[in-house]
This record gives sequence, structure tokens and C-alpha cells, in this order.
Amino acid sequence: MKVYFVEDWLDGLYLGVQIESVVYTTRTKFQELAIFDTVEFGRMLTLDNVIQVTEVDEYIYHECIAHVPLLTHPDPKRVLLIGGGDGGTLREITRHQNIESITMVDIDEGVIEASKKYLPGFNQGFYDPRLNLVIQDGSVFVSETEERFDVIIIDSTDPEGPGEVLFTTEFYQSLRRLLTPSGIMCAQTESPLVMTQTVKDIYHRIADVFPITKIFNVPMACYPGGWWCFTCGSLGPDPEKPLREPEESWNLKFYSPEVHEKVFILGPKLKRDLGIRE
Ligand code: AG3
Repeated sequence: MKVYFVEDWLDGLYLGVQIESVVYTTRTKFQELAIFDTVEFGRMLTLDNVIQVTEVDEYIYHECIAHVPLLTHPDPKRVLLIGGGDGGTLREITRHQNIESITMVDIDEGVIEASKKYLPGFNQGFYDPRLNLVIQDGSVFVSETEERFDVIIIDSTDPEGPGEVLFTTEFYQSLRRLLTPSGIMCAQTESPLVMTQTVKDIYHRIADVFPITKIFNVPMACYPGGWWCFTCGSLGPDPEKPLREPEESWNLKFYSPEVHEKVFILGPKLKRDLGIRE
């Protein structure tokens, strides 16, 4: 018997992932969480029936969302991560030995607990002594904190449900206020192929707040359209120009200095669709 998990990407477009077994399901305070072992994507975590991570392609997303901003900032010491409860982004941040403190703010402790139990490839960052873990709505945290950060990373869900507030102009204004003078932020910003209007709206909201705004894009088989993007807002450093290289001992699988340069290339149609002129 073949059993499939189906994510409705859009009306008229879905992804079916054949399941080997259901590892864990729970209803957290905020969402339905499920972890499956799948035939092609390895272990997979879903929230409210939306695929968040799969073992097979998570490194593309996590390496890029972390190393693109961290390696373009001249010397990041204090890092803020909002969301990212599965731990994949945190795992990549903790590779940087020069970072002194990592504040991670996630609304849903249930996701972190599930990752600690069922996602062994993702969760080592939770045991890093530099981590200050805060369970709170990220939008509330950024509007109240007096702390300042060199790099801020937003590893959110889609802009629906608990993640929606992390895509507003007010939120981006708070991020700008929390950044040190050569600070940079990097957010996951959805599918350029099948959510183009959403990407465009987010891009322009960020560009209205930050002096430098750049989008980069990667393949992501498990996300809508198989094509995903991230947007960096910077107060100084050019997100396209890494100032340092990753250590060989990190054994990265996707990110490299060459990849860093290439992921910022957008095709002419996408640039037009997003209203990006340069
Ligand atoms: N966060 C972005 C997931 C968005 C996926 N959207 C979808 N499948 N419709 C992923 C969290 C990774 N740490």
C-alpha cells in the first residue's frame, strides 16, 4: 500500500510525498506538528500540513539563510534568530566560532521539543552554550527588546497563521532599529515561481526600510514551485559580497564562495516581475 502526505501548494497544484512511517504527531499550543519518515525526502517535519523541512534538501536552505549574511558582515558577534524551531538554521549559525551570543526567539516550544527528540541531524545547536533561547512571539520580542544585534535571521513559516506578523513593515522597521551600524538581516521570503506577488510585496516592504535590499534564490524540491528565495536588508555590507569564507571543517554541502555569488543572479523575467531595476 502506498500512503502519501499531500501539501496543497496552491489551488490546482500539490506535492505528494510517499510516507514510510509516521514518527510523531502532536498539537502544540499553536499548530499541528507531524514528523514522517518518507521514501524520497528522508525525515520530514510539517506544521499545519505545510512542509517545513526534509532531510534531503534542508541544507540548501539552512546553509544559505545563515552563511550569506554571516559571511558578508565584517565581524558578527551578536546574532538574533527569529523562528527556526527545527534547529537547522541554528546549527549553521553555531559553526561560526567568532559569534559570542545567539538569541533565538521562537513562538512554539513544541517545535523545539520535537526537534530535540526526533530530528537528530538538526538539533545540536540547542546545546551550544552561546544560545539564549526565548519562547515568545518574534514580533513582540523585536518591538520590546533593548538589545542590539549585528545579524538578524528570520526563519519563519509562510506569511499565514503565526508567521504572518514576521512579514510586515512594522516588523522590518523594528529589525532595522535593532541592528548595529553595519548590521544585516536575512529573511526567508517564499517562492519566486508560484508566489511571485507575495515575494514582490515583501521585497518592496523591506526595500522601503533598508538602504540596501537584495534577493537571492535557491532550488528547494520540497517547497512550492521547487524554487525559493531569501531577502537581505542591509545597513552597510553588500549582501552579494562575502568578506570571509566558510571553514573547511564545516563540511558544507551547498554553500561555497562561488555559490554565494551565483545565488544573487535573478533572471530577467523575475527581475521584471518583482519590479527590480538594477
Ligand atoms: N521555513 C519556511 C518554510 C516555508 C515552506 N512553505 C511551504 N512548504 N509552503 C522553513 C523552516 C526551516 N528551518
